[in-house]
Amino acid sequence: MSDPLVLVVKEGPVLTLTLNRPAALNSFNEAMHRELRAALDAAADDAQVRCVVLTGAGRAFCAGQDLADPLVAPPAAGEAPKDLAHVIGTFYKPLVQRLQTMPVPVIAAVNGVAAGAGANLALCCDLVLAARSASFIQAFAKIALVPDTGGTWLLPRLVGRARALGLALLGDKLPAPEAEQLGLIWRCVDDAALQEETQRLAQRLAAMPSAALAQTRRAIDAAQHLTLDEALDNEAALQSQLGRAHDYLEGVAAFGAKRTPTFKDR
Ligand code: T3D
Repeated sequence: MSDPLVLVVKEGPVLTLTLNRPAALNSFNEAMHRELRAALDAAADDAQVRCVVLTGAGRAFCAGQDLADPLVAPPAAGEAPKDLAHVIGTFYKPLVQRLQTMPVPVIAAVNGVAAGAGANLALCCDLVLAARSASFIQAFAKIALVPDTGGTWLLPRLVGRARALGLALLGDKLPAPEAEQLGLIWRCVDDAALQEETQRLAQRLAAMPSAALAQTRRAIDAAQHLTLDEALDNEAALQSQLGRAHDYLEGVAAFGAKRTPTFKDR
């Protein structure tokens, strides 16, 4: 049997998914797309999972689309070119939507280079921790494409239009420390500390109120399109909903009793 293309390890409430095509820098072929999607769906449905970590095997996080995969490979003589909208619509768009609707936080632990769709996959996650030697490359222009996997939406929101255009048009390698300085990612840590720091962060998030965290992500993303009045109304609607839930009552009770809360809503 062939090796899994996504390694799945569950340690208590933390599920770690490792992209596992190291010889091709964990670039996406069709099979890896399907395995990642199935693993994320299973995590979303598993009430015991309270935080997901996404990382890569070997020296890379993910080099984006496998450019040699038959899904996208250039046509043989006489064949019509592939319509890349098919691969975007079938795989990348649902992947981004899956991440944006996960009921629990997702951490990208960027262990090495993250290029093309691999860079934007990381940026779609809720928190990005990167090894100091890792890097981010908007590689699309080099192969005459536009940033995808949410890049055109994410980049200007994360770093502003000027820097988004600089990254996307030039496609230069952005080292993780600079990515942290620009606000593209949450934090960069020493290479040797990445795994431990990721697990510490994951365990911390897993002990927090998952439902409130998922709604926080939604509210912050939604607010990009709302007026202040609309955002205030959205906040009120969410507090109305969350304020009736177990986790709020537990959080307030634990605060009053000076004890650690036990959250369970998801
Ligand atoms: O087209 C569509 O399907 C639409 C969707 C697009 C989404 C996208 O992601 S488009 C962008 C695709 N990705 C890229 O263009 C990045 C291509 N890779 C690179 O630029 C470089 O590999 C890196 C900068 C990421 C790393 O460079 P380096 O020097 O550290 O490693 P390397 O020697 O280039 O790569 C090592 C191996 O991985 C090599 O194979 P080999 O020669 O050892 O057998 C290389 O071919 C392979 N590899 C790296 N990236 C890909 C890949 N193989 C297939 N597809 C890749 N994307």
